[in-house]
Amino acid sequence: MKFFICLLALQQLYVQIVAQDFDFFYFVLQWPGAYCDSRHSCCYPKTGKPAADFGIHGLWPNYKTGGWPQNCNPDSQFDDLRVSDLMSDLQREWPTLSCPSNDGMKFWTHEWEKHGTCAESELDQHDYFEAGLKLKQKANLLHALTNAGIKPDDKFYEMKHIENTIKEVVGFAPGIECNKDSSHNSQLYQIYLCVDTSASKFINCPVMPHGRCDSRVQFPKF
Ligand code: U2P
Repeated sequence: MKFFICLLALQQLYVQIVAQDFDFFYFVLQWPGAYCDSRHSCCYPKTGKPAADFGIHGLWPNYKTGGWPQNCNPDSQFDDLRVSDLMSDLQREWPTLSCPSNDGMKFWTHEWEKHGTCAESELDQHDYFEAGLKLKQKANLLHALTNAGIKPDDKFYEMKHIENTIKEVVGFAPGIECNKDSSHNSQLYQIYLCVDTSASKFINCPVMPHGRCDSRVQFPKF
């Protein structure tokens, strides 16, 4: 009997320590020009117009079978004091574009509470946001694309060219999501990179997001 209780306790311990509550992250970057073109409006944050660069949308825990956990811990609320040292980086690299114009707290609160709380076994609130910032620096996507002649100049580019360029610099194929602007142009909107559960290394995507892109897409100005 004692043996079985011990076995049960060990099994519990295994579940708590080893078992993952998600399989990988999508690190999602958004092109502000496409966000602003495809909605009725976008609003610049109170800190001013963001740079013409990809902004972070989120770092989303996902399952390799598709689907994702969300809102995992209602007791873990976003606390700006925990990221005070990251605030200027968050304002620059993870800017909100939703209306009405605001200081970004709402966006970061949403991303933490919906997604970050599902990765708390791996990253606390500070490390979650810091990981996003580091991944953005590591990917340096706009630099890679412009070096390959793919610029935010309202011109159209081959999806294959965009995908291959990102694959060359990151090491793994990205997922790409497009939006339609008011003239029904397919626009480069979000880039998904897959990341390991410690949020430090890019990996091969176990499952790709649905992209809805034409074979040629517009890279709109911002
Ligand atoms: O795609 C529309 C919205 O669904 C949420 N989403 C999508 C894919 C995924 O893997 N995980 C996920 O959460 C996003 O919601 P948000 O974080 O913006 O609330 C995405 O915008």
